[in-house]
Amino acid sequence: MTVRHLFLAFPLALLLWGCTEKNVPPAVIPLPVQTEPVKTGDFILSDKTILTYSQGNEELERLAGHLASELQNQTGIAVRIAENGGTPEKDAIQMLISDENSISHPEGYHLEIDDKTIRISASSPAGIFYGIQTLWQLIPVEAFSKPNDKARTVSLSGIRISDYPRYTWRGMHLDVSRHFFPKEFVKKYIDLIARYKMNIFHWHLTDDNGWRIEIKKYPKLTDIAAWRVDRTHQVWTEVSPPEPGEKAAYGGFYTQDDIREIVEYARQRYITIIPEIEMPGHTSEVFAAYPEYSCTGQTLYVQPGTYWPNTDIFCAGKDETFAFIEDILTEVAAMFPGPYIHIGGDEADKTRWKECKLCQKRIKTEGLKNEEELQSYFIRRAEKMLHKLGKRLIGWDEILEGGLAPDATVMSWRGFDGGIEAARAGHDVVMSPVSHCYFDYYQADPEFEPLAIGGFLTLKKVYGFDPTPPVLTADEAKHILGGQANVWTEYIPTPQHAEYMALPRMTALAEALWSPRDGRDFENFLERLQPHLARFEKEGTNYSKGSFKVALKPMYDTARGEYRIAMQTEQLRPDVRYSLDGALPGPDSEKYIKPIKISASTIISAGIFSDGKIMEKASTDSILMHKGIGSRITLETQPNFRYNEGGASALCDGFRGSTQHRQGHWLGFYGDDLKATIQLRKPDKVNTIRIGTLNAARSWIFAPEKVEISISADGKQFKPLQVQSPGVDVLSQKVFRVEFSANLPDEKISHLRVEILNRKTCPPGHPYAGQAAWIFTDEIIFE
Ligand code: TNX
Repeated sequence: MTVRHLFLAFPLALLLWGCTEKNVPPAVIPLPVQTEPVKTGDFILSDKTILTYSQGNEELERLAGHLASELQNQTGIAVRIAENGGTPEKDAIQMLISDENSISHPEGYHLEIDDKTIRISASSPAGIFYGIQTLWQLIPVEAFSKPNDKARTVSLSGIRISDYPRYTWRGMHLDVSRHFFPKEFVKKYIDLIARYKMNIFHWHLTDDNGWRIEIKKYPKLTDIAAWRVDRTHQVWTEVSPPEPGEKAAYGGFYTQDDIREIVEYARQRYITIIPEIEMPGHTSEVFAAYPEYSCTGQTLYVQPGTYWPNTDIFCAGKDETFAFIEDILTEVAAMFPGPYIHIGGDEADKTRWKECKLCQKRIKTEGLKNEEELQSYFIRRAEKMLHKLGKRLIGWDEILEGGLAPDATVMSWRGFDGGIEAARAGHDVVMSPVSHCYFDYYQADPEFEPLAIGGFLTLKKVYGFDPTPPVLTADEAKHILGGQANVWTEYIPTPQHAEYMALPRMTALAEALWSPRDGRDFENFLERLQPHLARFEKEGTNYSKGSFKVALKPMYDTARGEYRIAMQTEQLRPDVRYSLDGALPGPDSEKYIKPIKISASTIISAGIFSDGKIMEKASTDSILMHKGIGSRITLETQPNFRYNEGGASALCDGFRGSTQHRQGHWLGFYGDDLKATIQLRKPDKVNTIRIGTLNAARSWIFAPEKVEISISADGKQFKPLQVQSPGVDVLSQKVFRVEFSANLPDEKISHLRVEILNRKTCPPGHPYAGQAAWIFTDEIIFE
């Protein structure tokens, strides 16, 4: 069967296994392309098993050795390795590179288990490696325990698997600048990536909070720029600057030997490392060591927390900057054998370039239009250097601004659009949109999760990731190399925490990137996921149980005029119990079957129960019934992507936000006003309008400057109302909700227009006075 036939035959695979509750397909993640049972009886893996590999193949020899020693360590079974002289007829695991292999895909493999042999065949060692990963996953999790002296056996059901990936770029990223992660953890992370058949590790090595890679020519990068003062006891956006004389002792870096060791470790697992060296922005740490390459020449300290906006960036006017960068890239290129070097390119604030004489001169002499084009000039120069070093350039989607470098590959993070634009222009693309790939975002209700950067990205949402937008033609779609999830670590200080953020979402991503689009099914995935979670427990790998929480989702049935609350979970057949009286639910509380109708204000609380116990803390929220619920809302400006969980309808959904601004009920607008038109379900009399906003000065969120409300009885003529504004100490260190209100005349209205005016910048007296400010709104209440 050719690859193409396999593809056509794919939907058969699930049918053959008949995915009933009892008879689920084997717990392999990512789901293989084709799987069918073989009915010869089980293979018994034991100390009698012989492991053979294609004669003379050193890669396979290494893989065999690795498999044997891991089997010994993890299950206690000692198999014997033999080179493939006369292939044994039984009790054998055979690994062979075969030319007539029907899977021509270089990463594909066949795995066949019957009562006599386990056969893994592929056209390349990478394929064999993936076959081995699948074999590991077929070993029941109970077999993973410390070896004991008694010989053990494991029995494996007969199976035939044919498999190959959908995408060639299956990546995971790790930011080691915001917090440094030791070499041992980087290896563990690589192991996890490999276990799920991913093949790219994007190593974010430099950023404002620390330079992490030894560069021999510039030793101060690691003597100075790798270290900062420790502020781990403070919230990232609220850290205090270094005290005079305070030692910068928090951080670390990888020596060139460390790097080579990790590169080799990754190579042995068929993982290519993409090193990222940021430019022109996210480089303020460099100026702690080499201030001469910035526009101002000022010596900075390495930021112990947030650095926003990124004003101190490389000076594009000085040729010395480019010489410095070329020296660095030359050393980096020599350490990493992979084809790409990532040059960042994101979020470079152009303030300094606008003020810098040399940058302005460069704009003139190069005939550039503006600072965006200067950024593009910068990136093109970096690309030329990389080409000279035999490497290709990849960068974040900002490299599109001002014109893309000729051969650049784009990593699309602010959404899919940058990737679409690049693919249409004939450039290769890796999709990594915040909507599906930001593993620094919350995976469950922020009120009960460890503090994270914001956002909301559940396991299910990740599972639904499709890197190829349907708007692309077949030819354009060929430029989508695949996808990648990013683990930015501002809020992730330890390895255990990084595991928690990455897992189990990484398993869902792996399936989205490997398995055929049409055969994927979230419920089936969850079923297969269970033994993986058990294995994480056994090996002491941390993971999030966020998907065991109940999400309370408001919905409005316009046809019936009914407001309901759905209780969603990501578990299979969960036993959800709830209460509506303010008490916590117990195992005998009302069982949730379908969305419940709510007709009065109430407190709702729900949890998942198993064996009479609640699995994770109950989710509790209070609902405020009012006449605006279910209205049609049009927003003129959209909320910032980080704080837009419920979209416009969150403004009239019965839920108010808490003082936790990352909680989903808040919509956030960065530097923008909120302008909304609200059409009531039917014209009605309303006594009062109340509008909820937030003041959290430490997070740059301020009660608005002003709120304007006007009403209409026909949607055309609006008349303004008198709005009562409470007096607010916007600089207060406390976080509090602020309500604006207006009384209405005794007449029916059909529409309301609201303008919530942002202060635009942090007010005088604030440590970031003059920087863009946020407004947050949770609910527009009609009483
Ligand atoms: C944006 S994604 C960044 C990072 C932050 C991340 C936090 C990107 C190219 N830049 O510097 O760490 O958001 O989610």
